[in-house]
Amino acid sequence: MRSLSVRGFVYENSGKSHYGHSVSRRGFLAATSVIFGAAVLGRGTPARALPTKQLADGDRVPALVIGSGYGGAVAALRLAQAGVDVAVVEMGMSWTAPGSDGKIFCGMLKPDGRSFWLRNRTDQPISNFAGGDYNKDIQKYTGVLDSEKFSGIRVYQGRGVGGGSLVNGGMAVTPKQEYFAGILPSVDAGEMYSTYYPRANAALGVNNLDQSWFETAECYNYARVGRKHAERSGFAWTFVPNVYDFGYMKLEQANQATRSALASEVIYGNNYGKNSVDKTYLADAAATGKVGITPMHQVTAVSPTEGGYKVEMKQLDTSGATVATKAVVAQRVFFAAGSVGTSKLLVSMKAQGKLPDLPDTVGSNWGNNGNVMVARANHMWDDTGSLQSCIPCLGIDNWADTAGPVFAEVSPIPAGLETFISLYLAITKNPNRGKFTFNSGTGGVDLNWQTGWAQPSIDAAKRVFDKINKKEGTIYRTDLFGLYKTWGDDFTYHPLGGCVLNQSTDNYGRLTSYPGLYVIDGSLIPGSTTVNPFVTITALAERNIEHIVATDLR
Ligand code: FAE
Repeated sequence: MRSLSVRGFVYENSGKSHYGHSVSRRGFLAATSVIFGAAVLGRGTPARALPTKQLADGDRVPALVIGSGYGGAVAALRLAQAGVDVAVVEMGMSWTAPGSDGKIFCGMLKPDGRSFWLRNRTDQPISNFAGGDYNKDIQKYTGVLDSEKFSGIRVYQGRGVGGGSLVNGGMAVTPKQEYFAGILPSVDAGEMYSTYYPRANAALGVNNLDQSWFETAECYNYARVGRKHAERSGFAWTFVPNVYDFGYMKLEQANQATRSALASEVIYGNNYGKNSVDKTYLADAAATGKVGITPMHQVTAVSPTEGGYKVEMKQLDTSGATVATKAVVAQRVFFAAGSVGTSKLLVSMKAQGKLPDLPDTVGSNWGNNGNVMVARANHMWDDTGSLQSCIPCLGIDNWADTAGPVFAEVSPIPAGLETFISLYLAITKNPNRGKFTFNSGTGGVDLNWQTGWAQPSIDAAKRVFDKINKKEGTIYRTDLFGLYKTWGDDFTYHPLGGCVLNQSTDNYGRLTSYPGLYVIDGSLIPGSTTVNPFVTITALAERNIEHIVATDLR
C-alpha cells in the first residue's frame, strides 16, 4: 500500500480497482473532507477569484501552460510545487463574477449569453422537442460552453478557467485496469492504478453517493427507472462517483441549500456544489503563489526562439474581438488546450513551418470516445420525475459484450416537467479515427470525421436499448436530436487524441524534436477511454508531470 499527502490529507489506496473507483476508507474520508471544505465555500457564495496575472507583451516566463482544464491544472500545480513559476493562458473567462441575476452561470432552462461561446443562438445537444426547435436566441458572448463544428461532428468543450470541468457532468469514472492497459499499452498500468488514479481521484475531490438516500431521493427517480429497466433486461449497472458534492445535493433535495444540480444547472456551469478544477487543482496551484492565470487570451502560435519558445496570443473581449496581440517567451510550454485545441495548434504550427519537425502523426488518431445519445419513451406508469438531478449517478455496464461494448450513463432530462423519457449517453468501442489537417485556403484546421462513422456506436447501443425496448414494450424517441432522428450521433462531449502518447510524443508527453515542448491533456489518449474520460486525463497528467519534474527540471 502506498500513501501520499494531497492537500494536507494523507491519501492511501488499497491498490484495488474496479469500475467506479478505488479508494480505501481513509482515502475516501480524505477525499470527502476536501469536498466538504470546498462545498462550504461554495454554498451561497460566488467562487473564489483565482489570481489573474495578465501577461504583458515581451514577458519572459520559465513555464507557460496553454489551457486550464484538467491537464493544464495538473501541470500548473505540480510545476509550482516543484518551485517553477508558471503562467497559465486561457482563452475563456475567469468565471467568478455574478451576472445581473446574482448568479455566475445561467441555468439550462433560461440560457443567455453566458451559456455558449460566441453564438447568437444556442446549439443544445437536445436540439428539438415534440416537433419544435428547442434552441433559443442569445446574446453573443464568451460563454462557457463551446459547440465547435467540424464536418460530420460538433465537439462540445468548456471555455474558461477550469476548462471542461466547468460544464461537465462530473462523472469521475476509473476504467477497468485491463481496458486501460489495452488503450495505452506503453504505460505501466500497475503504477497508474496504484499511484496516479488514486492521486487524481483524491485531488479532484471525487465522492460517492449515499446509496440508501438514492433509493428514495425524488431527484433520482429517473435513475432508478433507468436501473430497473436495465436490470429487467439482464444488464449490469454500476453507481458512478462524481466531483459534485453529494452531501450538498442532499441539502438541495431537503430544501436546505440553494439548488444547483437540482435547478437544471450543469452544461452551462453549476453555481454551487461542483468541485470543478478552479476549486481544486487550480486553487491549490494559486495558493503556492507561483502561478498566474491570464484569462481571455487565446494562443495562436508557438515557435522556437532564443531562450525557449515564442508564444503568440490574442487578447479577447467578451464579444470575441481581439483587443491586443502579445508575444511572450517561455522556456517550456505545456500544451493543455484539450484534444481539439492542442491538435489544432500543433497541426497549424507544423503546416505553417513554425514547428516543422513535429512528427507527421500529429493531428491523427482522434476519436469521439464512441459517444452516441439516445432516448426512450416510457409508459405512463414509469414517470421519471419533474425534478431531476443534472448530475448523473449510474451507468449501464455492457462493456463485456465483445460484439458491441457499451457503457451508458443514465442521463437526466431536466425540463422541469414530467417527460416520461429515459435518456442515455452511450460510450462505445468505435474503431473509427479522424485526422486534423491544416486548410491553407481558410487558414483553419479541419477534421475529416464523417457522421456515418458513428454507426458502430449505434449498432452497439442498439444491442442494449433494442432489448430494453422489447422487454418494456417501449419505443425510441425520435424528436430530440432533430426531426425523426433517433440517434444523437453528430456530436461528442469526449474528444480524445490528436497527439497520442508514445506516437506523436514520447512516453511522457514530450514533443522530442522540440526540447521543452510538452503535451499534457486529452489529446494524448487515442480516441477512447471506455468510460467518461477526465479521471484518466488527470491521472495520466499526474504520471507524466511527475516524471518530467524529476528528469527535466532537476
Ligand atoms: P479541457 O478541459 O477541454 O481544457 C482545455 C482548455 O484549453 C479549455 O479551457 C479551453 O478554453 C482552453 N483553450 C483551448 N484552446 C486554447 C488556446 N488556443 N489558447 C488558450 N486556451 C485554449 O481539456 N468527462 C467525464 O469524465 N465525466 C463527465 O461527466 C463529463 N461530462 C461532460 C459533459 C460535457 C457537456 C462536456 C462538454 C464534456 C464532458 N466530459 C466529461 C469531458 C471532459 O470535460 C473532458 O474530457 C475534459 O475536460 C478534457 O480535459 P483536457 O484537459 O483535455
